[in-house]
Amino acid sequence: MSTKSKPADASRRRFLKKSTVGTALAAGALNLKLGSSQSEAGDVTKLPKPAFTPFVQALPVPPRLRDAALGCAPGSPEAKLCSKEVWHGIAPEFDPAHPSHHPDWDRKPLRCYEMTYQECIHEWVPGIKTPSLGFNGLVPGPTFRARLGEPMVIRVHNPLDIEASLHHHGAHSPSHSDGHPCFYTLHGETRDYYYPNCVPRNADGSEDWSESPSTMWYHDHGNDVTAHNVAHGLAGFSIFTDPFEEDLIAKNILPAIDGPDGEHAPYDVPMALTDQLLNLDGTISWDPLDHDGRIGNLFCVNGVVQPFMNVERRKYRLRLLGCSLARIYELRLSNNASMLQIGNDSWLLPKPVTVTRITLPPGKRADVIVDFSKLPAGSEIYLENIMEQTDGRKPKGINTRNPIRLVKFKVGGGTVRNDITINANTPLRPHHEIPESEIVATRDFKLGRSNGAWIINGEFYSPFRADADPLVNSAERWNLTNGSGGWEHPVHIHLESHQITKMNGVRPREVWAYKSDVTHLGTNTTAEIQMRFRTFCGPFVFHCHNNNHEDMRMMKQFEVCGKDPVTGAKHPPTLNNEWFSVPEECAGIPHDFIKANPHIFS
Ligand SMILES: [Cu+2]
Repeated sequence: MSTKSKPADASRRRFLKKSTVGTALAAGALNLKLGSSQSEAGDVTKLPKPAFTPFVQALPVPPRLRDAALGCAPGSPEAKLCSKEVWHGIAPEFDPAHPSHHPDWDRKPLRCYEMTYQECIHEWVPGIKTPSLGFNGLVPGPTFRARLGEPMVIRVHNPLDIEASLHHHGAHSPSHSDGHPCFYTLHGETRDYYYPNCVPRNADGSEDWSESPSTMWYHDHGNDVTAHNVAHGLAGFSIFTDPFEEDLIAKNILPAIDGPDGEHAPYDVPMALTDQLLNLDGTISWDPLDHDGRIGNLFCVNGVVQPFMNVERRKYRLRLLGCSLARIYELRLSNNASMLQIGNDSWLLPKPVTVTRITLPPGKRADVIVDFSKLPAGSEIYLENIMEQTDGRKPKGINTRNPIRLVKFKVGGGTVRNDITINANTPLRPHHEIPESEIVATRDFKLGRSNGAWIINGEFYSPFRADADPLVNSAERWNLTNGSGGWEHPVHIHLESHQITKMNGVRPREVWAYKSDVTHLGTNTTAEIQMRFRTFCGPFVFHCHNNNHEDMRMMKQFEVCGKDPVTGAKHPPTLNNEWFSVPEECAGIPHDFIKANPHIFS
């Protein structure tokens, strides 16, 4: 029988009924009254929170995801679609016969990993055992670590009663493994996510190494349930290198990423910033009817509230990730020292930019060098947030009188040894602007609000509709306009980087003027961006990265269209109601649809 994602709908009803993972498990454990939900309370900063002493817990760094021996080989007959072991098979681009497959992808052996969506007990606050969700039971999940050009498969199991879709945020991935919100891995199912880990190719066939990413992340992206899943812990880092960045490390311009044990080295530190909200019984406060944007009152870094970090007198590379659902951070060091920002979102900048403040909306990353070498031993400084925000609408503004301290850095003694040599003039990565001559289309997207939910160009998101049909190997200009009054929207576009050329008619701030995968639209803001669409055809999405807005339909779908090999004509977008006309047991991957319309993924 055919279906329109029936299993997903059934699962959604169960999910809404439960609404908070494992509440029953923890309720009563602390013999306290249940906390009120966010929508009842208004200003969450005034809600009670568990008692704790800040800065007594060391900052944890997530472990690396280690190689795994998979039962059946990716792409083998046993692992094909709907096999018992791997329900959804693998991205069709894995097949060497597929038109998008490039021989380069087979030059290096395939790396294989395995990851499971798991319920876990996590201590966001020391001593408070909170039922949470973690990849392999960890919050944040284990870090992906890879080199460009070395393809990998991650076999993802979902034993949970949630609709899962793993998004590799910032990666250049095939449609099937990108984490499209409707390519589910449903309860009890497994999917092989195939990542070629390639850079796109230029028109002349050469590889565009300006596109190789450094600091990415991954998180669940299930349709309608992303906010719930991310709030409960389903996110992690993905850190890539290429020969350019490895050269910077070899020359001691940037610090090493890998320690001798293969885990993260001490001077390169990923930091995922989240604001958590707990009920007084220790469970996660989750309001399924909050579509404005979830704001918390516990400031966590790498999953723990207000940790400390011992640092040596030298420079550190901090990879800051805005992992909150709706909170927009304005970060500074408590001594107001300047930092060198070396990367924005997934990509290194052409050269460092000296900053004293960093704006970090949901989904964004800032890659910065902080210099502790001038500070005397025993100094204590903090990474602070000075943006006041009490609801999902938008921040109230900068408040320097009451900074929120996120991490305490405790500076050790000793002389400065073997410090990295980066300075404000160090070239990092070439950047090439997309020339005007490449732009073949301009599209306008206006973000707004309707009936308490979220629209783009007057429409709610539909997986059955292609809202844009860019041609593969072409470039377009998009005008993104925030037309929703007093709200802010960080817009994330999948597949490739985009270049912000103008914000309200002028060049954006320096750190946002190169490659981005999230463009933050403040109130009354129009961003002019340009973007290429390369390598992979098929459906991808762009959306507000306020995850509550995204789940309430502030998302659009673009289908990268191929060309007919004979006539050269562009294939029209083929998304329509056939999309889910597949056997019920295969819902989540439109296999028959691909077979009937092979060009959309070619
Ligand atoms: Cu939004």
